[in-house]
Parts: sequence; C-alpha cells; structure tokens
Amino acid sequence: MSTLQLFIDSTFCDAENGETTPIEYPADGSIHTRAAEASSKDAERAIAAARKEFDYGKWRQTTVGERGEILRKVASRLLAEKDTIARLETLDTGKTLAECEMDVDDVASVFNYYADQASATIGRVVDPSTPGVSSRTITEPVGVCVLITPWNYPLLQASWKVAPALLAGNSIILKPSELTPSTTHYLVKILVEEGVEPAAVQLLLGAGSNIGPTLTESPDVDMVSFTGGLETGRSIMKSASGTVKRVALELGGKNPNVIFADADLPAAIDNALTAIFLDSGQVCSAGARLIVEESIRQEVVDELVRRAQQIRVGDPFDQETETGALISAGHREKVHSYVQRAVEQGAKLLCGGQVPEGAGYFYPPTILDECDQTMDCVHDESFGPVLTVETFDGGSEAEREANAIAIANDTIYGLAGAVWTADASRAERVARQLRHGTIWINDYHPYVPQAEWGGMKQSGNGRELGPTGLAEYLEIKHIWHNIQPAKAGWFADPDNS
Ligand code: TXE
Repeated sequence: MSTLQLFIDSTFCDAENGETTPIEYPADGSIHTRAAEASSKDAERAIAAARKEFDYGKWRQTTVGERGEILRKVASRLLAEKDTIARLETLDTGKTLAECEMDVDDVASVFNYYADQASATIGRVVDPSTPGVSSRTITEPVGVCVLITPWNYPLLQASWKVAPALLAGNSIILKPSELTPSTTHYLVKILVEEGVEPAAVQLLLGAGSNIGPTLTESPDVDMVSFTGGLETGRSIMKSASGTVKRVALELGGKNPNVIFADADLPAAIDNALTAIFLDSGQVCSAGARLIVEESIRQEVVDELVRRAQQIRVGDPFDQETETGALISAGHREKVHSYVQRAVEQGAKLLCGGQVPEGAGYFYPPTILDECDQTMDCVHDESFGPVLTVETFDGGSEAEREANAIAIANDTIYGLAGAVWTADASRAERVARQLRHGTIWINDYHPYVPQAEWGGMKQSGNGRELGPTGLAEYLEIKHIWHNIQPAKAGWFADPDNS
C-alpha cells in the first residue's frame, strides 16, 4: 500500500520519525492508503523552508500575471484529471462520486477565478494633486501562510485558500485534515508540475493537535487561515495572538432556513431537503434549523418526512446513491448523541435517528420536530443529517416576521441562512436583518467564486472567495515619494536662519 508523503523544502519525504497513519474509506471502514504523520520537527522544517523561500526565493519575484497563468494551468490539469481526483476524494470522505466530481469542477473554477484576478492586486494612486509627490499604495504578499483545512470538502476548502495565497505571491504551508489528505497531496503535485516554485509550497500531513501549535505560534509564520470547528478555531486564535499574526477563521454555522406561509412550498420543501441532507449534513452552511410559520408546519413537516425516508443512502460509488457516509465512527457517535439528547430534551423524532447495522459510518436522514432554542441540537453544530424544526407565529404579519428573524438570529453562529416567501419586500427586509454572512432568498446552497464567503459572530472572521478572499493574503503598503525633497522647516534652525 502506498504512503502519501510530506512535501518540505521542494522534496517529497517521509515524516522524520517514519510514522504513518492509516486513511479509512468511511463507507466500509477499510484502509485505502496511509499518510506520513508529521511531527513538530517536520513542522519546524517546513516553516524554515517557507520562510527562506519568502525572504530570499523566487515565487514572490515572479509577476502576478505569470502566477495567474500558472493557476490557469492548474485548473486545466484538475479538470483533465477529474476522474482520478474525485475517486480519491470519495475514498477519503465517503461522499458520493457524483458530488466529488462536481467539487472538482468547483475547485477548477476557483483557480480560474483567481487567475482572472491577476490584475486586481495592483495598488492605487493616493493623491495626484500634491506637487512633487508620488503617493501611492501597493500590495505585497503577507508572507508565510499556514492553511489548515477540514475533511468535509477537502480539496474545495484548500482551493479557496491556496489559489488566492499563491496568486498574491505568498509561501504556503498546507495542512489538510488527517482524515482526508489524498486530494490535497495530489494538488501539491499538480502545483509544482505546472510551475509553482516548489519551495513556495510545503505540505504537512497528520493530526493538527500534534503540529498545530508549532505552526500557529511560530514567529516565522505571518498568517493562519483555518477552516474547521469552533473549539479548534478558538485555540488557534489564542496561540496566534502571541505573535499577533493575521488569522482568518471559518468555523461553521447553525444555519436557519426560514419558510413563510406564502412561499412556493414544493420548491421550499425540496430545497429544505438539499439544505440539510446534502453530503449527509456535513456542510458548514447546512440548513440544519428549519424555522417554519406555524400555519403550514404540519404540511411542511409531513412532506419532508415522506421525502426524507426515500433518500437513498449508501455506496458512494453507486450512481443511484444520493448521499454517502459520515466521515468517521467518532463523528457518527457525536451526531447520534445529539439526536438522543434532543429526544431526552423533548424533541419529537419523526424519522431516522437509528444507527444502521453493517459496515460503514452511515446515518439516516433524521427529522426532529417540536424543537426550541433550549435544546443542544438546535444551538450546537451536530454536523450530520439532522434537521430540527422550530416554528414562529404572531398576531400580525409584522409580528410573525419579527419573531422569525429573532429565532433565526438566536445563535452564536452567523454563517448562512435562507428565507422563503413570495413577498419580495419581506424577503429583502428579512435578508437584511439576518446576521449571517450569506443569505439565500428562495434558494439554498448556491455559491460562486466571485462572491465572498464567511461568517459573522462566532462563525469566524475574514472572508474567502471574491476580491476580499484575495485581499486576505495581501498587505497594503503606502509609499510616499517626494520627488523634490525640501526641508520640513518644523523646527527652527537659528544658526542658519
Ligand atoms: O475539526 P477540527 P474536527 C465542525 C463540525 C465538526 C467539528 C469538529 O461541527 O463536528 O468541527 O471536527 C486541524 N492547531 N467542522 O474535529 O479539529 C485538523 O487537523 C491547528 C466544521 O474534525 O477543527 C484539521 O486539519 N490545527 C467545519 C482541521 O484543524 C488543528 C468543517 C479541522 O479540524 C488543531 C469540519 C490545532 N490545535 C468540521 N487541531 C467547517 N467550518 O466547514 C486540529 N487541527
């Protein structure tokens, strides 16, 4: 069985202590590959190599146009090798092959989008009117950027960081989830084969808890961009504070999907299923909280249950399968314990909620009715195929609207949410009052590389994608050039007056 190696100082290599970790195929629990398990010594070596490249190397000296062209070649390679990459992603994640193929298309779009942004990193003239002065801002890369990614969309999450970071001219240290290293490893090979300066890319594999602090505390690292869980995000922010490095965090969400009684119900219900059950709910923007107007609750819930029970969960390589496995045994236990606790706390289990027999970490689409904000499953991210149903009501239209907004905002998170209504004015009012980074009106889940993605409140800080996703990886420098130097004349010079 092959072993995925680290990539440090322009060379693929084993971990310095020779350790490796098995990588599981979540749909049957078998080991499909192994990955080197980096130690803090490997992390130190990667930091030193990235630092040297950034301070003295070639990548940041190439033109942004050249870097853009390389990103475009990377996008073409990804598309040309989509079948292989999607297969690896399915083996690591247990997600359906069809979804992984779509993910590769999205990843290529991200590289192409940032290739198109090559001209966006130029600065601006600040004040053309001051005589004899050229005052302008320029952009520069931030430096050594540690990019830490999770297991749910391994290659996609990596691309949101890698493409803008490299376009900007940074040196990167990539650290994918220890559960899903294969496609990031594959990407590193493509990056260097297509012309990225090898010394500007380091790849560390293995548990974040082992090497994370070395990376996030180091004074030689300028930035950490992290996507993952809230607790890990908090600890990264703390450990980065000692060196006041730039930190960008995407920490998931507990996302409300609000349905008003006047909505197009067949569309709203169908999308409510996709909102929560796509990729078995392991999506940071999953619409896990259904907040439905009381008068249509029964109709909506009955239809959701009918449809949820027909979702085909199973073999990710089977074209008939609609959703695959959860990432691990441990994660399934966590999801199931949220469901059990919800029932203990008064929720009504309408469907799912049972751990199936047999191999693989599958979990059925689960719907919990009669939920409220006191329940753990409503305010914590269970990150599984579990939909909680809450309702809103009120004596007047305005009261009902205000109640819906209050419930939808009653969360420490603020990543995404949706509102369904036929009333365009209401849709706009509600969208503007929801404190979440992305709002869909009469839709759920679409995102485009051109639009910023990220969270308010404890869903994190910073934005990925769009122009802001590039700005995260740039410093802005103001250069004031006095072309006709003259004395400032502030302090008197009595001897020469
Ligand atoms: O994530 P972790 P876990 C949520 C979801 C899930 C929970 C925990 O609710 O149940 O997070 O998942 C690296 N320093 N999301 O434990 O630990 C780790 O190696 C530096 C939401 O799998 O956050 C991996 O590469 N890095 C999320 C990455 O952090 C550290 C997607 C994410 O792992 C580290 C996934 C440390 N001390 C889970 N400890 C989203 N926002 O989409 C771990 N890591």
